Parts: sequence; structure tokens; C-alpha cells
Amino acid sequence: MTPSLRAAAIAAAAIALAALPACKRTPGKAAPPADDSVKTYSYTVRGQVRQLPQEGNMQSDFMVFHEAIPEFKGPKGSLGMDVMEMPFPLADDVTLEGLRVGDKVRLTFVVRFDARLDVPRGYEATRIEKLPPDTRLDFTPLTRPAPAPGRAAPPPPAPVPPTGPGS
Ligand SMILES: [Cu+2]
Repeated sequence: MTPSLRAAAIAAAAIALAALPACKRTPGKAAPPADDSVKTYSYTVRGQVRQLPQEGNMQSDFMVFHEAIPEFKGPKGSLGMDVMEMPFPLADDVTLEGLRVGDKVRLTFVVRFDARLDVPRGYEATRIEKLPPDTRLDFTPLTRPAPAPGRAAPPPPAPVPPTGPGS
């Protein structure tokens, strides 16, 4: 290819790329990751429904007070999500039909995790199962091991080293 032909080919390729439509983004949904540095992790947790979305009020989230999630992969290599009330955006095929405030649920949610930035980027509930009303939930906060009686407190735990991108 002569230099001038090559330049023309590059220019044609640039025009073709520029003509491609921009990617659509769906905020708040676990859409297929746009690049391979984004992994998805799935967690299952039990909790109690604190709020249901209200018709006509886009700001009223589905809120669940959930048990601790020790294995939750947090920002910058940290592990664990404590007991908390948090909103759960819903996957398209998930319904809240039959659920009331106060109901106990087992909920599975998927987190998109940006391995490059080492932070979660979004999540949604993919499965919600109502538990029997007499289910005993355990809202014990995540704790460090308590020091043995009569001994000095142990030194603060070393920071959890960031793990690799995983399987
Ligand atoms: Cu949470």
C-alpha cells in the first residue's frame, strides 16, 4: 500500500467508526458489562421489607433491612457489608407482588464490580423469596473477634489485600 492509499484507508476507517451509534446505557440495571474489567458477583441475604415502591412516586425505592453479608466484596479490597437498610433496584423479571412492609424475605442481588477501579458500580435484585413470618432474622452487626477475657486487645487487623479479578 502506498503512503497516500494507506492514509486514505485510515481516514475511511475513522469515518466508519464515527458513524457507529453510541452505546445505550441503562442506569441502575445490571446490563451486560461494556468491558471485561467489570465482573458480576451474586449475594443472597435475608432481611425485612421496610418500604415498597409507591405508584407514581419514582423516588420511593424498595427498601430492605438486611442481615450482615460477611463475604460482600466492597471497594478497594474491603470485605463485608454490615446490617443496614438499603434500596434494591429490581431486575426486569422480579416482582414485588404479594409482598408487604414487614415481610421477611430472602433476596439475591447481583453486583457489577469494576475490577480496574476496584469498586462496585451498580446492583439489582434478581430474586426475592418471601420467608415464613416466624423466621428469626439475625441482625447482629459484623464484628471483629472479641479479645479473650484478661488479655490485652489485639492489634487492629491488617487491611485486607485486594484480591485478583477472581474466577
Ligand atoms: Cu447493604
